[in-house]
Amino acid sequence: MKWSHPNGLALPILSTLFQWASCRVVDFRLDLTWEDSNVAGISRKAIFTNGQVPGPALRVLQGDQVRVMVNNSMPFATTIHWHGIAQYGTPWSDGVPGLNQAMIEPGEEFGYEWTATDYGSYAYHAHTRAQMDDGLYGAIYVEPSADVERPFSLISSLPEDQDAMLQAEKNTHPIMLSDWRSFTSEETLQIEEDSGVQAYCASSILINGKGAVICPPQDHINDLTRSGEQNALGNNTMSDMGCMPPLPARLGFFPFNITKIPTGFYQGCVPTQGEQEVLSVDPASGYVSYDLISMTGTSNLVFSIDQHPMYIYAVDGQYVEPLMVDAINVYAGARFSVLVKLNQTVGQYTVRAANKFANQIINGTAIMSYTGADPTITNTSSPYINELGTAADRDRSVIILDEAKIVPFAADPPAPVPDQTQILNVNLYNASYRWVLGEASYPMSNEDLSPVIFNYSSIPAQYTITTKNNTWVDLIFNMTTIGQPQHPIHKHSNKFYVLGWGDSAWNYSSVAEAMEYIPDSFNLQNPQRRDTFQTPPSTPNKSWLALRYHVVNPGPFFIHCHLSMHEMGGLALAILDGVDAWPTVPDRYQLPVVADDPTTHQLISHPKFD
Ligand SMILES: *[C@@H]1O[C@H](CO)[C@@H](O)[C@H](O)[C@H]1NC(C)=O
Ligand SMILES: *[C@@H]1O[C@H](CO)[C@@H](O)[C@H](O)[C@H]1NC(C)=O
Ligand SMILES: *[C@@H]1O[C@H](CO)[C@@H](O)[C@H](O)[C@H]1NC(C)=O
Ligand SMILES: *[C@@H]1O[C@H](CO)[C@@H](O)[C@H](O)[C@H]1NC(C)=O
Ligand SMILES: *[C@@H]1O[C@H](CO)[C@@H](O)[C@H](O)[C@H]1NC(C)=O
Ligand SMILES: *[C@@H]1O[C@H](CO)[C@@H](O)[C@H](O)[C@H]1NC(C)=O
Ligand SMILES: *[C@@H]1O[C@H](CO)[C@@H](O)[C@H](O)[C@H]1NC(C)=O
Ligand SMILES: *[C@@H]1O[C@H](CO)[C@@H](O)[C@H](O)[C@H]1NC(C)=O
Ligand SMILES: *[C@@H]1O[C@H](CO)[C@@H](O)[C@H](O)[C@H]1NC(C)=O
Ligand SMILES: *[C@@H]1O[C@H](CO)[C@@H](O)[C@H](O)[C@H]1NC(C)=O
Ligand SMILES: *[C@@H]1O[C@H](CO)[C@@H](O)[C@H](O)[C@H]1NC(C)=O
Ligand SMILES: *[C@@H]1O[C@H](CO)[C@@H](O)[C@H](O)[C@H]1NC(C)=O
Ligand SMILES: [Cu+2]
Repeated sequence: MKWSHPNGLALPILSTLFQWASCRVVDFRLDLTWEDSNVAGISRKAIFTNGQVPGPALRVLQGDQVRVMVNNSMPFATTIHWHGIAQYGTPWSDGVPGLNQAMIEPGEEFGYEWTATDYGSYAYHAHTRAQMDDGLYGAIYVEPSADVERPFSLISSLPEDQDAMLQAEKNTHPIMLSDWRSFTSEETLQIEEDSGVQAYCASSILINGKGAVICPPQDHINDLTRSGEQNALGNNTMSDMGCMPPLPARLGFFPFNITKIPTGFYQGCVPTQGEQEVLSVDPASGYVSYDLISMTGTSNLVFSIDQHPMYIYAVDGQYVEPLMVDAINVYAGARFSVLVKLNQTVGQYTVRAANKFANQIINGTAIMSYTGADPTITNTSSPYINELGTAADRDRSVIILDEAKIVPFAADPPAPVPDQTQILNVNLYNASYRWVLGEASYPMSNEDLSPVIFNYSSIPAQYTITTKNNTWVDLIFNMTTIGQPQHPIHKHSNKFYVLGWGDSAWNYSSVAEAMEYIPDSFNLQNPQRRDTFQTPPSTPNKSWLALRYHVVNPGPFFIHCHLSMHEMGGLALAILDGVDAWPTVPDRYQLPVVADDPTTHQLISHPKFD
């Protein structure tokens, strides 16, 4: 999946090309179909976007007006979210059904339009039910304007190195990490409901949509089983899929019935001959740039390229002070842009993505192949990480990114004091696959609400946070029980500042009060700006995460855990931002009059461009 690949690119049509790059209008079409697929060598239905899984990468220039016409030829309704895109002034294009728009029904088209205000690495994905897990996702890259200062001089002071890095950035390639099941997302949701067991395992890890099902010998799985997992397992073992079997100790005290679980859900590994992604690199270019993007539904991957350290230069799209690391935890929804120096012997190097969650021992691999590498020479490259996503060799120091070290390249500190603090408890609710965020568990049926953007009273208050425009809001995530997985929290619209996190219960009324007791847990001077950040582990202690953001873009925006089954289980809230300055929805985005003619089932389309 490269920008330059003719089949991999949804060709933009430049409708209006002014002499100023910032006034371009760029049109894309995304045709969605539901077809038989063979992703990871598994036969099942998947969502194809312009005939491919994952969807094509979209590339635009900072400042472009982007218009995407989505054509839903699938037998079910859908919507698309533009992940990390701020949607300044266009909240009707954010893609959450029941919030920003009504569903795009089968046979309908819907035109999204937004301005590529911020540069960097983003993504798009389905935002209806768990359709993201069926393959509807793709990369977005917004090329920065020439006048945006790059951080490359902090990597090397040599002008020729800086030129090579700038060139690498211009040719940057997405590396999309994801996971794949043998069940469709609707089958998966149904299995959860029938059995009471949360879907926390996958069949394969994909790198740029490619992977295979590998069934390692049970002895190998047992050798890799961590002591914490073994404690939970007792006399059991991880399954042949490397998956933690459903055990009362792992499921809380909710009812479940294991006999309702079909084979292939957590056990019953069937190996496949899937494809392996090959990333070709030319050492003559000096550096290669990759945009690492995680669209996993359940796995929490650690990414690494054997024998090649990575300079992280942007995180969630925005430049940071470069950090050299050997491996990065690219959790669901996060993006890390890296420069890799191509200074090793001409050869083939293994690219690894290994799950670090205790739910499952699973990994995927790709190959980074130097131009001129002899494919018959099969000596293996030496890994930084093992199959658990931790250092491969205890005797060699391996640097795995410590996110506390991320410093934004351009200083832009938050307000010192918020106008509003929301403490959001996070816990299981009523079933092993249901979650509470704040006071309630956001039901899937909220997707069918009359869209909140037309009337913010159409959603019950317990599913919302309400803010006024131009105020500052603190969101504190309080993990009220131990043993929760880390939750990758993603906020729609503008980014938040990560003020701090800790491994204890949150016993305070505000950040200011907490700072009287644990000042070292906070950074208000130069905190990182993100749209996705994961809560700390809540084992052995409870944990918390504190975020702060500025309300600047009135409209309804979603905040949620980016693990599909946690989001479907209710770990989500609607933020009604700037209700005092709520926008008027343009005529072309007003709800269509549905021509309910049962003889033709024809629907009048949603917004189309002139
Ligand atoms: C929508 O997609 C379907 C299936 O790919 C195609 O037949 C149809 O022509 C598309 N509609 C438009 C308006 O392009
Ligand atoms: C594990 O197996 C041993 C030996 O069969 C038995 O004594 C022990 O009670 C078992 N433990 C659990 C937790 O079932
Ligand atoms: C579990 O499911 C099986 C198969 O559907 C059913 O026969 C059995 O009664 C269920 N057990 C309980 C405790 O509900
Ligand atoms: C290759 O570049 C990396 C990153 O700059 C550096 O750490 C490493 O020492 C270099 N290796 C060789 C063989 O030059
Ligand atoms: C996972 O890693 C191991 C060890 O490197 C490798 O043997 C195995 O093939 C990998 N799995 C996949 C799916 O690539
Ligand atoms: C293959 O082996 C040669 C000789 O030991 C070594 O120089 C080279 O780096 C190896 N290639 C890879 C891809 O590890
Ligand atoms: C709790 O779960 C049970 C099934 O386990 C279900 O019948 C009940 O409606 C649920 N309650 C709520 C409030 O969701
Ligand atoms: C907005 O929704 C509320 C709650 O459903 C309803 O009472 C009210 O009439 C709606 N307002 C408008 C203008 O439609
Ligand atoms: C945070 O969670 C703990 C339980 O772990 C609870 O005691 C505490 O009251 C919660 N904090 C707030 C402010 O609700
Ligand atoms: C938080 O409050 C709970 C309940 O009062 C207490 O058990 C716990 O020790 C407190 N934790 C911290 C970090 O103060
Ligand atoms: C758990 O919390 C206690 C009290 O805040 C702290 O002393 C201890 O270091 C924490 N343990 C871990 C493993 O973080
Ligand atoms: C909302 O507040 C921001 C920040 O002050 C401001 O730039 C924007 O114009 C305001 N929006 C409206 C609709 O008032
Ligand atoms: Cu979660």
